[in-house]
This record gives sequence, C-alpha cells and structure tokens, in this order.
Amino acid sequence: MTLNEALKGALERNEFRLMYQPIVDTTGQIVSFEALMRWRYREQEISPVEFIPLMEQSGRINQVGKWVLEEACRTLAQIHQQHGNICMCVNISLIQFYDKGFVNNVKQVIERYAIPGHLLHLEVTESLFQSEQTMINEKVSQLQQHGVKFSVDDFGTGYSSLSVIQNMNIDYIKIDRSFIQHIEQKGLSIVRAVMNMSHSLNFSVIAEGVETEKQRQLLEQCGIPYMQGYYFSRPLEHPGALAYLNTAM
Ligand code: G
Ligand code: G
Ligand code: MN
Ligand code: NA
Repeated sequence: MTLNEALKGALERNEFRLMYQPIVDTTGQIVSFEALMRWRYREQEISPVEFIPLMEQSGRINQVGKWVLEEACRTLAQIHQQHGNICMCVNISLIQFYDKGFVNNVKQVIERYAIPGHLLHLEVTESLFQSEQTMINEKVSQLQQHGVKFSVDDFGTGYSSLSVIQNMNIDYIKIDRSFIQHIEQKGLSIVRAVMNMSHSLNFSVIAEGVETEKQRQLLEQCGIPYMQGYYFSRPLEHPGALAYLNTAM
C-alpha cells in the first residue's frame, strides 16, 4: 500500500493526533500553543512534511483540516476554562482557503466551543498572499471580523515581496527557525530587519526554533516579544500540555 492509499482511511482509523508546543513571552510565561499533527502508521511516526503535501494534492486536507481545527479548539476551550487567555495556533493549508465551507466551519467551531475569537490564531504561509488576492483577502477579513488572528509561518523562506507584506493585514510573523539557528555565528541582521518592519507595519513577532539560552538572550536583546523552540519545550501530548500549564503557571 502506498502512503497515499494509507492516508485515505487514516482519520477513520484514528491514526492522527495533535501535539502542542508552547510559545512563551519574554518572562517565560506560556501565551500560546501551536497544534502540530502527528500520524502513526504501522508503528511508525510519519512526518507532516511528508503527508501534508500528499493530502494537499488529493484534497483530503480539507476534511482532515476540519478534524485538526475541531480537536485544537476542543483543547483550547479546556485550557481557556482552566487557565484563561492562552491562544491556540493552528496551521492552515492554502488549499483550505479554496474550500467553500472554510470560513463558516471556523466560525461554527469557535461558536460551538464558546471560544473568544482572538484566542484562535491561524498560521498560514507566505504563499497564501500570492494568488487569488481578492478571494483570500475577503476570507481573511471575514475571519478577522470574528476576532481570529493570522500569523505568517516560516517567514523568510518563501518569495514574498515587501509590497505583499505591506498589503496583508497580518497579526504575527513567525521568523523561520533557519534564521534563528545561526544567529550566534551569522548575527542578527535579519531578525532586526523583521523587528523594524514589525513596528512600522504593526504586526508582532515570534522567533521559531529557539534551542539555546544564548539564542534566547540575543533575541531578547533585539526586542523579540515571543519565542518557541526546544529550549522552552518540545511539542507535548495533550495531557502533557495541560500538566505543563499546571506546573509552569
Ligand atoms: O511538527 P513538525 O516539525 O513535524 O511539522 C512539520 C511541518 O508540518 C510544519 O511546517 C507544520 O507547519 C506542518 N504541520 C503540522 N501540523 C499541521 C497541520 O495540522 N496542518 C498543516 N497544514 N500543516 C501542519
Ligand atoms: O513550519 P512550522 O513552524 O509549523 O514547523 C514547526 C516544526 O518545527 C514542528 O515540526 C516542530 O516539531 C519543529 N520544531 C519546533 N521547535 C523546534 C526547535 O527548537 N528545533 C527544531 N529543530 N525543530 C523545532
Ligand atoms: Mn507552524
Ligand atoms: Na516554521
């Protein structure tokens, strides 16, 4: 059986689950979790880097994306009840924006779980802002009217021109970990440039892939408000994420 064939029944077979990686502020407090999909198939963990593109090609990402949103919002509602305003970041594929029911589905899920819209952050990539601008902007702004926030994931790895960045109404930019990895050797000029843009264009910044105390210090000195990475925590299973909140806060 090919991976593609195996993916057809993976949802029904309960092979997917979500893990949750904390995002912290400069004081080390958890402000958010990023929901990350995992697929366990025949005793093996298959990376989303492999299976997400397959599901995008087959269109299956729409159905599975709904499951991800539902599951992440159920966890968010639980966390919100116990710990107050902590956000949940959910990765959304460009393909999902082409699905007619996408905006309504998001609205229904946040209503059903009585989640304040601003606690749900949708992570998209720069490619979202490269075609069908009218349709995309319309959907982004409909969701923003319900409070939902948007983050650009993997920032710097795509092909966005600066004018695209200027025209998109984005709440957060996540600097890709490839730029964070080498700041001790290569310096902070990219990080500083993004910070400068963030002030004039009114978005906030999250550094991804922070792995060492030295990196944390350098980023803090640059004024980076939010960080995520193995230094703070690896992605956690659902019970682990809740337990982490209980001990850390
Ligand atoms: O957790 P990990 O580093 O393996 O994630 C690898 C990639 O898979 C990341 O780029 C992440 O954005 C993507 N990814 C993880 N979960 C989801 C998901 O639920 N939906 C989409 N579209 N991408 C995801
Ligand atoms: O593309 P996206 O940012 O959504 O990808 C998140 C991926 O990065 C997840 O697979 C997650 O497991 C991984 N990740 C998170 N923190 C770190 C880190 O500090 N170092 C490395 N190497 N990977 C990380
Ligand atoms: Mn992400
Ligand atoms: Na990333």
